[in-house]
Amino acid sequence: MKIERVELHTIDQPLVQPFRTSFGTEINRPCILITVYSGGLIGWGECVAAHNPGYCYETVGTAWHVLEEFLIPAILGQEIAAPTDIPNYFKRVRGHNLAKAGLENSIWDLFAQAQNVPLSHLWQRQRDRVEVGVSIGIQPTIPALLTQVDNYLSQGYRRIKVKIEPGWEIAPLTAIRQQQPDIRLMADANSAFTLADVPLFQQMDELKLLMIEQPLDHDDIFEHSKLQARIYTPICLDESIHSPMHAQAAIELSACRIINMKVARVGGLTHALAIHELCQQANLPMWCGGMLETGVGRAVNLHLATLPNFTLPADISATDRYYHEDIAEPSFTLNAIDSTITVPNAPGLGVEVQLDRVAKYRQRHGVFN
Ligand code: OSB
Ligand code: MG
Repeated sequence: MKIERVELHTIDQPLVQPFRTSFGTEINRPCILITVYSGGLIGWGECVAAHNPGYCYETVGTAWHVLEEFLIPAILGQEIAAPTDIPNYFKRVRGHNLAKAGLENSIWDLFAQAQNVPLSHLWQRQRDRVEVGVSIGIQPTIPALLTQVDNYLSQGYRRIKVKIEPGWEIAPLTAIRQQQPDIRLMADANSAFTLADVPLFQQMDELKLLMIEQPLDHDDIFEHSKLQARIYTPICLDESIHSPMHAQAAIELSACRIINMKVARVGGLTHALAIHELCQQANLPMWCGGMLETGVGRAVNLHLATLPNFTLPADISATDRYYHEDIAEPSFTLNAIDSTITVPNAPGLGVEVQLDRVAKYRQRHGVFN
């Protein structure tokens, strides 16, 4: 398919409630929506870079720059034979995976639409509903946290993830455990701890957590292998895994027992599929992470999580957990009966972007052809 035109739209939407992690608080969530045009079809992608380089070094500003100056020129006017060729077009750009993923994924949407199939029919779709949980930000008090947990459990979510940081770990997790002895509970540190905290993690072993996500440095694999050898709770790596090579290193070093797959963090669906394959071979379970996406990115995540090795609940919650009004329809709702979200079935992503809403939240617009 020939890439005739690309548009970028930086939007900024207010979150239903502020999302606080060990790296900062998000009140509004920006993203860059990407539109690609080919042969009368329009593909959509979402670049999940945020305002601040807290989760990773990219921001909406760096992503726009890299897209405009390097990634869009690499594909504009090119005849693309298959979406899996895209990493090759981008190979002269080091890093900037969030920017790459947004653009690559929009081309996957184009190809799925051209074949008139849902995106997940381009790979081994194994299920029509994806088991999901909810990720709860750091709260001002333990009672406030317990209220949030009760609220999400009563909505039907059956796996609870809690953000932690030094000073907000054992006490909040213990409080939840006391009220909910049997729920699937896990913690995400977003790299807030060091190896000096081994005793703290050994204490956490008592809490029967499903896993601890990214306890140590954002670009570390080796020290996680040291921590994993000293605790029973499985470590799940998020921030540290940017490529199939990183996944391989983590597996060989026993740095984790689980991987959080974020398609943005690994630079797009082609690499995500490669990592899925590798983890499946190694018998390493995985699950689909989230980046507070709009309906565009959420649809991609749901399609991705239909792959067979996604065996743990995803961080893909219902639309109303994030936004009052999202830019795509239909919005996603939780199937409370089994804590799942249904995978869209229309061609491509299977959601319709509402251009009037994009215009309402848009801060910057660029057209490249
Ligand atoms: O570390 O998993 C993370 C959101 C933004 C940045 C990093 C993370 C998260 C989440 C939210 O935990 C997951 C979601 O519901 O989208
Ligand atoms: Mg995480």
